[in-house]
Amino acid sequence: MDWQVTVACAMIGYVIVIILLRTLFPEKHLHWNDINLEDLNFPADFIWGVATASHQIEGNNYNNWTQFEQREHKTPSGAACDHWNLWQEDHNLLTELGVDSYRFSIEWSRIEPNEGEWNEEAIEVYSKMIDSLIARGIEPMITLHHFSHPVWFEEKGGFYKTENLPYFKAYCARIFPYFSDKVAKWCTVNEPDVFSIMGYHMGMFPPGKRSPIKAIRVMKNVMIAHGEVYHELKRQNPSSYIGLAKNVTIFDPYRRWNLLHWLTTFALNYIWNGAIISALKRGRMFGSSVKIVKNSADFIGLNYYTHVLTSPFLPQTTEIDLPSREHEIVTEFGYPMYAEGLVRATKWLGKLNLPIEITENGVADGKDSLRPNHLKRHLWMIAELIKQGVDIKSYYHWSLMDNFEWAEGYTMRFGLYHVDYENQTRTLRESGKIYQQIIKQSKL
Ligand code: GCO
Repeated sequence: MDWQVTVACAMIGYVIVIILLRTLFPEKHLHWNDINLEDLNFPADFIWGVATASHQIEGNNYNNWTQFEQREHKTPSGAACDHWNLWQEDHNLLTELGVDSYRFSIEWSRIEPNEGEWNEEAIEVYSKMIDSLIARGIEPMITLHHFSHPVWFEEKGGFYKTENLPYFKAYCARIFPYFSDKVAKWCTVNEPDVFSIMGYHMGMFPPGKRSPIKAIRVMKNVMIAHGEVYHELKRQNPSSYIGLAKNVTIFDPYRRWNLLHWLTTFALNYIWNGAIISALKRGRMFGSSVKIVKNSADFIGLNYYTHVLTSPFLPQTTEIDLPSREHEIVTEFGYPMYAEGLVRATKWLGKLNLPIEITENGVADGKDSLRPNHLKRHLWMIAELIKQGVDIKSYYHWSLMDNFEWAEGYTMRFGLYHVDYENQTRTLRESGKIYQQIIKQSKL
């Protein structure tokens, strides 16, 4: 065969492969202008909620994050929303919104500030918070680890070291009996994917490392820790409902005719999403056995924000705008609004055959100009999925109020309530009023 024929065959082959990929893996986009977003129908028992995390709202913590902020000269989290002192007022906001449930995290560094030293006063405060929620008819959902942990644990090597996992299990086993008779819903860990990749590969979260190998090891260890904690807590109280919050970010090829973009997409989708799903379903992750993780969840929490248009030259920081499709609205964080992605996100998680709790969804939008639309599009999509038979039980909006947004400090405002950090005043945004209304309507 002369070279011209070889080149022609290769080109035809390439085109066939691309056509196949494009057909097998469509990237769905809806014509939002043709959709009536006011038409939202949810089942009567659907659970409406909002979510926060301890280090983002409590203020004046001392943990791996505060240490990182100081060491790397980052924006100090400082007083955050001063929720540790203002939690009663903040619970009033939950009542005002009319939510059925509130997802929040308890801060390991407050509860066990030094190894083996238990702070009963902090436990007492959390206990009061739980009682206050229950008295208001709001069901608590507690996250045991939401990115922050004690400095002593970090200094031992944190989740990087397999031999440290028993410390996390011991903390969970110790704290669980205080609350497990009042609280049924638990998330062991928040986003093992974000935690490990941002902290150990992208260097933007503590401990600020830049090694993909380390990130993969940490993700695996966090999943093993999750599995161990799940079994321990179920042993203590078999009727508890325990899962974890998984961030599903969808990677789509930036150029849908470029095979390299497709290949990068497959790799990233496996590392970010597939590996964790495989751990939970098959007890295998990155080619090795993580048996304890298999079937270690009663539900799967979905934190959904966006899709990332991928090429081999993916930025190694979140500080720049990511590419977006022409017709997509770009949010303040720099990533596109893509409610359609919920279809694929729930389909992937559907492989687990577990109820899905949407443990986070929201948008950074200081001016509140996108949030109303963002909220309605995502809720419309969820209502559609439920209609099609997807088992989605709840929706927790991220977030109740503006708060400390990790590497972005206070620049990103995700709240249904605006927070004035000068005087800690909370003001309900227009989008908050819309959410309040949607909840009210759905109960009629
Ligand atoms: C995460 C966390 C939250 C964030 C939220 C907005 O996804 O990083 O779970 O703590 O604040 O997702 O970015």
